[in-house]
Amino acid sequence: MQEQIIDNEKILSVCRFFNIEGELTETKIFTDGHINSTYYAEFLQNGETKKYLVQNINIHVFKNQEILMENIVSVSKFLIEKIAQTGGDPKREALNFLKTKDGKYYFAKDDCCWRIYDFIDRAYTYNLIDNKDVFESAGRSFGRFQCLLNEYPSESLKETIPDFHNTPKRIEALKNAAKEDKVNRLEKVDAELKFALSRKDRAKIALDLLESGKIPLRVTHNDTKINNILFDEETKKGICIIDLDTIMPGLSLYDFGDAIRSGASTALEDEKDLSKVSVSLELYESYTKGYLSCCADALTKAEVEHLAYGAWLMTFECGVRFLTDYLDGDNYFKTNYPEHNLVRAKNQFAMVSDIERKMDKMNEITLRLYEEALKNK
Ligand code: ADP
Ligand code: GN1
Ligand code: MG
Repeated sequence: MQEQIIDNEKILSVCRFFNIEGELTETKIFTDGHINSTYYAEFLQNGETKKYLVQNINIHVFKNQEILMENIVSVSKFLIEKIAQTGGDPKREALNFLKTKDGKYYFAKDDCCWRIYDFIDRAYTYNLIDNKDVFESAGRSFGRFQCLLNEYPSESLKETIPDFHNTPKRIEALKNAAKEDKVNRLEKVDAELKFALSRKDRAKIALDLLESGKIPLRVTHNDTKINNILFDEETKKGICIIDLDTIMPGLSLYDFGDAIRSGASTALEDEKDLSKVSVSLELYESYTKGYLSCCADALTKAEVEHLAYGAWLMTFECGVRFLTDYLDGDNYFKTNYPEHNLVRAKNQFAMVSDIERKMDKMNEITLRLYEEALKNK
């Protein structure tokens, strides 16, 4: 969390609309996410401190907030019930949304759309992981999350961002952005564009597997970036999966892959020194171990055989999206400086190259851990 100027009046008026009473005693801003604007708000209510997470939803990214909130409130209620049934603590392990005065889960005003949930205290997130045990715990958290969602009625979910992980379409969008070259940046991305376009056949494999019925459609999170897990300060274990905005039908490869993209990298997503960027096989192994210990028996063999490919795909796709946004004039991802998206794209492509070098080893590790996980069941 960083100190920044926050419009406390605005936060307060939003909170009042969600029936939050008492004195606003503290606010902070979270700067980790690339999409929404997220604030912490603390209130004193009858001598008691109450903590909330206030979020301004990015309405340019999530165009239909009604269906967005329907999806995530319904999934959260489902998870709360499951967690309670299995002896967990739904107050710390799931998101608990507040209702507005008019009974909705969001408040739209002046081109802004707000939601509030209970703040999960004594928890933290990682942007970079350098510890095997932490990442194994992350694997267990996402593995468990996926298993819980296996029973969620997928037909009730609406697509919050159409074609979110349709990588071939992402490549088309990149080509269009290059053609339009709106902000005259094309000449700066020659190498990256070639890198992306030369891999377009490989980027089709996941959807081909789905189309031919070799891998199933599941309910997936679709944004399993490592800072979307809250870790418990006391137990150091992953407790809650957050940022549910993109829960939609998808592939297990996406969720596995994005966790590896963000968590098994030896550098931050926007590290400029590309010699620091690589995929750590040690971290890959620990995540895969944790993940498969929870859901090996729920996966098909074809899925398992393509998990490492999923890591390649998600890293590649993310690079393509950063590059597209750079060419488009930085309209989608939050940036801190003009070249930020290009730095991110180069970084992701460096990781893609390293995954390509290590793909055989990653597959070997996955299959070995899969056999072990099945034996231990
Ligand atoms: P974005 O879509 O912008 O990534 P997130 O929903 O991931 O937004 O929230 C941004 C950050 O806010 C998270 O990385 C986490 O640090 C913090 N956060 C979100 N929800 C909670 C919560 N319920 N309790 C505590 N911290 C939270
Ligand atoms: C965004 O919201 P956040 O920061 O968790 C993006 C992901 C990207 C990620 C790259 C809705 O995730 O798809 O992989 O940035 N989320 C959306 O860091 O586009
Ligand atoms: Mg997030």
